[in-house]
Amino acid sequence: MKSIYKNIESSILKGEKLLAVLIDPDKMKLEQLSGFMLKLNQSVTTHVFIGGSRVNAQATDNLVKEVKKYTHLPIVLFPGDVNQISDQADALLYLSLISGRNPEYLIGKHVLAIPRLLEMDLEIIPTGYLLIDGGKKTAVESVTATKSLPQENTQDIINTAKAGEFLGMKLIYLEAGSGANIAVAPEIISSVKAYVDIPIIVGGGIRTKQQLDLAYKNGADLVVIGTAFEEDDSFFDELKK
Ligand code: 1GP
Repeated sequence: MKSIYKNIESSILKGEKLLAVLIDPDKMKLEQLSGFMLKLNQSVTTHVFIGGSRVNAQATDNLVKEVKKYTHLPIVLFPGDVNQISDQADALLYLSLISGRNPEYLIGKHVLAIPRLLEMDLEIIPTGYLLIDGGKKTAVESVTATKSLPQENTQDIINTAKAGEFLGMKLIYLEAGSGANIAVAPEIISSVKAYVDIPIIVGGGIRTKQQLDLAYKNGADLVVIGTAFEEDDSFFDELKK
């Protein structure tokens, strides 16, 4: 049932805010997973995202299978590369790195992924992915050989997001990078929200409930948090249902 995107849209209509926990197959130890998932299930988390910048071919598939044992929440692939596709997940963010100018990450990897995707029944969600300067060089920048957009160039960020929407993308992802020192500024989120008519995902460097609420208040429809839970899963306790 390909309903993940529709459910995001209907949550927005109902004024509900969404939270995705990002699990990186490269960092999560399978023996830690059951305790982590127990806390996740007791929290307000609505989605599990799985992905990372540098992941072994089999690791994504193995992790998705394990995560499925512990939760009924939708599992969405957030792939750093073509090898991070698993038919065990529910949906795939088909990310085009529109902040960059590397053709491989705008369209090249997407073409390479097609033979595998045609064999699977994943819900494909075209996503305009914008890397925004989070105060330190991120893995995405190194791997994709692109530069992030400076936070002060708000108009450029807005124009890029709007171009993504006009190209037919269904989501805009404002990404400060995993473990960013500076999260995407509230003013950037609210400016993009004012111009863009598709759901907005915000992630990178969000470590507190206060930052999470600020992102929501300024227009983030779905927030992604990875590092804060990886470093200390007691953060889930602050986000109990
Ligand atoms: C990274 O946006 C996600 O791709 C989450 O970032 O790990 O900093 O929470 P953090």
